[in-house]
Amino acid sequence: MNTKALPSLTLLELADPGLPGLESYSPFCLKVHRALKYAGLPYTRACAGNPASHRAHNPTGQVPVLLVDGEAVPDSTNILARLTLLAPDRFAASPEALLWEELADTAVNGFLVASRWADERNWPATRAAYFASMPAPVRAVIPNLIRRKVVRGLVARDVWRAGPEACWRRFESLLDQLDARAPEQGFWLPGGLGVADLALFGQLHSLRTPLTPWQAGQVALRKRLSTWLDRVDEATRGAATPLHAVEGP
Ligand SMILES: N[C@@H](CCC(=O)N[C@@H](CS)C(=O)NCC(=O)O)C(=O)O
Repeated sequence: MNTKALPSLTLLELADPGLPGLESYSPFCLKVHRALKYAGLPYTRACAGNPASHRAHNPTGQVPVLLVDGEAVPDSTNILARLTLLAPDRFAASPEALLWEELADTAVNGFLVASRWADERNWPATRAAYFASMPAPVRAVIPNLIRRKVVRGLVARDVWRAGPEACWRRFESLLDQLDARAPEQGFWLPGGLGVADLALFGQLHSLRTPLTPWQAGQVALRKRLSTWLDRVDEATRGAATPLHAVEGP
């Protein structure tokens, strides 16, 4: 690779969770971290406690945003498309990849958000992990208000509307469908590792953290799916760690 041609890359994201092998609790930031590492592109990190802190670079107030030579590229789908242009030899191209990416970013993400914010079994761990740095008096109020808003969103997305039992039944059925399609060898689509792997990995690997033990157990029960996840993890951990972390914005 011609290092002179490499652009300067800065990933605007959330705080590092401090867990080995997990760069972010955000599945979309995790997806981008792993794409950058797999592409072998060096980058710096600008972490903030709240996605809206990066609003100057993304009017939706969401993360991730990648600064490419100072130009803001928001949204993980756009970012992966840009990385595919920057490192075309690294990512397998397939017309189906965007369908899988859409499934991961919408349907699978709905279950991930429900597992952390709506599932009573996991809410205490989620609250502790997300709001640890908040002063105690504020922490007694704000997380529950945010939780109510997130759960309203899950009802609107039709993830939580019929209640927990229906939600987790659908979740198990989706995992079964994915398990049946997971490749026994290699990556999700023919031709090698690509966008489908990175997008599905971002959401499904995020279900394997200590925040959501029941959901992690359900993923572990699907052996083909879990083995493929381990393969993507191994391939994308990358020797190339970020150049350095910077606090920001
Ligand atoms: N479509 C976006 C979704 C990004 C997203 O939902 N990010 C979350 C963090 S995991 C966020 O910023 N949430 C704050 C909000 O929606 O206000 C992408 O693919 O990047």
